[in-house]
Amino acid sequence: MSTVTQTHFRTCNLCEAMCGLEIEARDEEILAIRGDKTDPFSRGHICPKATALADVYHDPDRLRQPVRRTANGWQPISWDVAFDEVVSNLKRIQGEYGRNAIAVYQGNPNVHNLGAMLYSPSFVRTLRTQNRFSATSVDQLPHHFAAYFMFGHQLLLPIPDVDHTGFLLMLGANPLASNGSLMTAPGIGNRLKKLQKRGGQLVVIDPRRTETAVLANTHHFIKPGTDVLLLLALLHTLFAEGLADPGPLAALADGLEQVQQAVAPFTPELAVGPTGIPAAAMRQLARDFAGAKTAVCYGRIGVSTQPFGGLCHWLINLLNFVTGNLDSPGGAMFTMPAIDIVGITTMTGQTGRYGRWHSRVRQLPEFGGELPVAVLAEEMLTPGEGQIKGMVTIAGNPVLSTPNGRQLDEALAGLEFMVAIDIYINETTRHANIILPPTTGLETEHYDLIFHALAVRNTAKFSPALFPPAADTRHDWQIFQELRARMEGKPLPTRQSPQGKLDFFARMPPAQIVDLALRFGPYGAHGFNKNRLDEQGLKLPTLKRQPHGVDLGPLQPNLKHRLVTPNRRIQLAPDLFLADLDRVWQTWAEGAVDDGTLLLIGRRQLRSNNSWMHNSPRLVRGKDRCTLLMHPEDAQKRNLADGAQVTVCSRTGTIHLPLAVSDAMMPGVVSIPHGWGHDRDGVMMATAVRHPGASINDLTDDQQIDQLTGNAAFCGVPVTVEPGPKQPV
Ligand SMILES: Nc1nc2c(c(=O)[nH]1)N[C@H]1C(S)=C(S)[C@@H](COP(=O)(O)OP(=O)(O)OC[C@H]3O[C@@H](n4cnc5c(=O)[nH]c(N)nc54)[C@H](O)[C@@H]3O)O[C@H]1N2
Ligand SMILES: Nc1nc2c(c(=O)[nH]1)N[C@H]1C(S)=C(S)[C@@H](COP(=O)(O)OP(=O)(O)OC[C@H]3O[C@@H](n4cnc5c(=O)[nH]c(N)nc54)[C@H](O)[C@@H]3O)O[C@H]1N2
Ligand code: SF4
Ligand SMILES: [Mo]
Repeated sequence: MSTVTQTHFRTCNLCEAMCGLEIEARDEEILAIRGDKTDPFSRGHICPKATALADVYHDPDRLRQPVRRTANGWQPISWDVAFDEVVSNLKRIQGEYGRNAIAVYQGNPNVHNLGAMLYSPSFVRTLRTQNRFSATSVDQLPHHFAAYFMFGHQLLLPIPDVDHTGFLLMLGANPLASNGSLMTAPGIGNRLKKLQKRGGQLVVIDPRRTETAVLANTHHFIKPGTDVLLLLALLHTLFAEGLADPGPLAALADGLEQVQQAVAPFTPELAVGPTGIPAAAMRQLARDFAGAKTAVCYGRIGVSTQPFGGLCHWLINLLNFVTGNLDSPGGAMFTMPAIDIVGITTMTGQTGRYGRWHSRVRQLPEFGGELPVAVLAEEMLTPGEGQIKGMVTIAGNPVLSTPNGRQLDEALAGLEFMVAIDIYINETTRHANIILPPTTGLETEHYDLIFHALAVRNTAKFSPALFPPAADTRHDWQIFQELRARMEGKPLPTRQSPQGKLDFFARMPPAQIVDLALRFGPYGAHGFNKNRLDEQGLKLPTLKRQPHGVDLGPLQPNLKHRLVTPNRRIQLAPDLFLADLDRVWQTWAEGAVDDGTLLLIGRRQLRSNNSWMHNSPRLVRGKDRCTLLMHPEDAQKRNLADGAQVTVCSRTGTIHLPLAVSDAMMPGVVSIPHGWGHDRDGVMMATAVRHPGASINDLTDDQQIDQLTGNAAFCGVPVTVEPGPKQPV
């Protein structure tokens, strides 16, 4: 037998960091996965998850053929039978109960998958349901909300210019574990160290002394869910002390005076009790931030998923604006990627929408065509017209990743029909009647449509597939194409078919769309930045000749040309945000009440990736990492010893897990990582089941949301912690 050893270069698609990989493979065996030192962006950085791509590829539990759930277990079926059954059931349910009786949930890996990004929307549109959900509403929804109302486009997200800033104020993010989010910056640890080396400051605000906080020049503990008061106090101080100086961008903005008036009542003194941060420290922070030559405030999951997530991101944008750091080098900048998704979606009218419809039971508003996932279970469990009876999940595991996951688990079990497009039989997909498994990772071509647009430098890279797809398998995009065609009752579009002629994109494979988008993009033959590369401009063949990717330069000020608000000006004081300040006032006008309730927060771990990579033996090796972190004083009060098994209860549920006593926690706050809890009947992921952990989302609450955006509010769930039960020996 002949063997060929090849070296393959690609981008890791597991998290947002876009690290370049160098993979050595012989035939279908992976010999080594290393960081690609020649990648101009990641320069050799990788994390332990990269090597686990090999485990996903070889995983015997990964599905490679459609399966049907029967009374006697899962049965392999042909693609044709599977597609038929899926489409006839979706149609039957919509025929009987109406369009909205089918719900769709799209999970995180969609955004890391070129085929799914390009092709899932047209399939989802054929369902014409208003019950569309995604991981956005347990994640970055407040960022989109603030961007839409302030800059006119939900994807016009300000990115911290970490490589040039002199002061980084970071709230609710731990990039040393997460590798950065809405800030694609491979090797973020080195970038932060360089910031410090050039004399800059890193200030971290977090209820836990995280890996990132340890590196920081200053770390302030904050009580979960109270960042809104800190941010208001910072703005208050800037105005009160005459430090507000937006610079040239002021000429492009409406509403500065309204902002000044609105923040006036929110003094540092008001924030002291609730946040636990001294007033003097807040004032000093405001002065340091305003005094730095360049500065940027950045907030992520810890401030997005809290009861004032929407306000937090509005205030973060304001802080950057008011100090002259918006759209300015070293501040919060807007990217100009080679495929300009903001430009393209502006042309197609997808800048964002709000409130066109509301959820049936709780009346929460739609944003960007989706409802908040916190209402998903109640829409299944509440009888009446419009009740959800069937479900499509696409690369999502909402049982482990959305609030009150146990309730959703039960609701899914009661559906008439469910289909999952997924590679595993896990906590969510075990409820499916049919699972359609796509190829994944190393078998797919890759271009990061989204993360190039969120990166701290403009770069572009195309990754060819390393391995051909296994026999009789389908790529995600082929699954969506087939589902769409069958839903519409039309044959698959071809060059000859009427639909293929009409709908140019419907019959193009993903790489061809990438090529077109590059050619017509900002660095393409007609783009204004083409000289950066060559006279002919950027196109797919250029990227194929440059397997390590190309650097397109640092972020440049460009907001003036990108704003798409109706009057093309920055809206500093949208009514919705101003009105929501009343809620802040009502919550804390009487001061803070500290009744000793423990508040639960989450955490990320370097060797986990949300809920789905615990089947990789090398990632779960060693001590149980799904532990409850608690401050020594809180443990002592409850007579709990390090390593003891504890019972954690909230309004929604109870879980058991080991305790890890740690003074890295703020007293009164406990932490559990998310994505665990694999010990449910029927999960067919052998390694994960042996390392089950417990799910934090059995404790989080579907009723605890940000009222403004509908985003889940995971931060600060009230819990009790007691000893036991004893573990069986
Ligand atoms: N308490 C708490 N909960 C949280 C968070 C938190 O911080 N705290 N974080 C939230 C955040 S930020 C997010 S993004 C969500 C994530 O929430 P989800 O997206 O719902 O969950 P994942 O764990 O990412 O599940 C991904 C699913 O996709 C499948 N999959 C993997 N690769 C592929 C592929 O190539 N194709 C297809 N079709 N399927 C694939 C996996 O098998 C798995 O079922 O969790 C949220 N939940
Ligand atoms: N290794 C790994 N990397 C990942 C992921 C993963 O699961 N594992 N998931 C990816 C995904 S989907 C995302 S969205 C990103 C998220 O990336 P990050 O936002 O960096 O996520 P976390 O590491 O969870 O950091 C959130 C921090 O918020 C803190 N926090 C909690 N509550 C509060 C609060 O009320 N106020 C403040 N100020 N802080 C609070 C927590 O203690 C924690 O340190 O990570 C991505 N990268
Ligand atoms: S940091 Fe993220 S992109 Fe980089 S190797 Fe790890 S998982 Fe992959
Ligand atoms: Mo996320």
